[in-house]
Amino acid sequence: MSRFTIIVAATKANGIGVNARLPWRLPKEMKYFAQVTSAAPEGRQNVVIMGRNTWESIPQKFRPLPKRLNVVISRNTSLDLGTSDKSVLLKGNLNSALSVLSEGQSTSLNRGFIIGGATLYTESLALPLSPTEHGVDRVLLTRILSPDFEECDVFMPDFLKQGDWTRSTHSELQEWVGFEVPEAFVGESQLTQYVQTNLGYR
Ligand code: FOL
Repeated sequence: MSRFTIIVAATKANGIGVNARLPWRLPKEMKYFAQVTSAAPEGRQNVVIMGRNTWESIPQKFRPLPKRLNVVISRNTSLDLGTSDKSVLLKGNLNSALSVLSEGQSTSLNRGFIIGGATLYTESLALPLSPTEHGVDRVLLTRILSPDFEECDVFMPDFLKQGDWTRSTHSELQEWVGFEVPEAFVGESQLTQYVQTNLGYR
């Protein structure tokens, strides 16, 4: 039995993607994602679990995501992921993907993150939190408050309406991730202005 953390960046309408990719290019937010999902004690690695579409949405030069065990879910278990890297595993369903962490936890694996997309967020949020089964007990949500990214075609489920989530304080968030995180961040360029707020729920 393992507990997983969802990590997601979403607009106020829960938009997470458009045209099979992220709606924005927010380098600092992306660095935060990389830092949170990579942070592990010496000699151990985190697991990042993703659906096939999310795998394909990651630029080829960034995948597999380095310093993390990448687990890709597809019903097509003979899918060609285009890599022979040992840090990528292909699994046929959510439960076998989630089992990777408990199988390796005693030795080299640390935390498990579910990194999307919408199908996987929905499926994993629907798992009951039972002491004997895999489940999600934490959501690291970055709210993208800019109106510039409202044109989304993929949405994460409105998890706050479904479960019994409580918002953690910002210092609890920082304690859990293990480093300082700007609470709200305003980014500016000639074209866009956005506000990013990091929220933790458990
Ligand atoms: N959660 C949050 N908070 N932000 C995100 O952008 C995000 N993205 C996904 C899932 N959860 C998220 C899925 N999409 C990369 C690209 C797309 C992606 C996830 C990761 C990626 O290329 N990551 C590199 C960062 C490279 C860089 O620093 O620019 C990595 O090493 O993690």
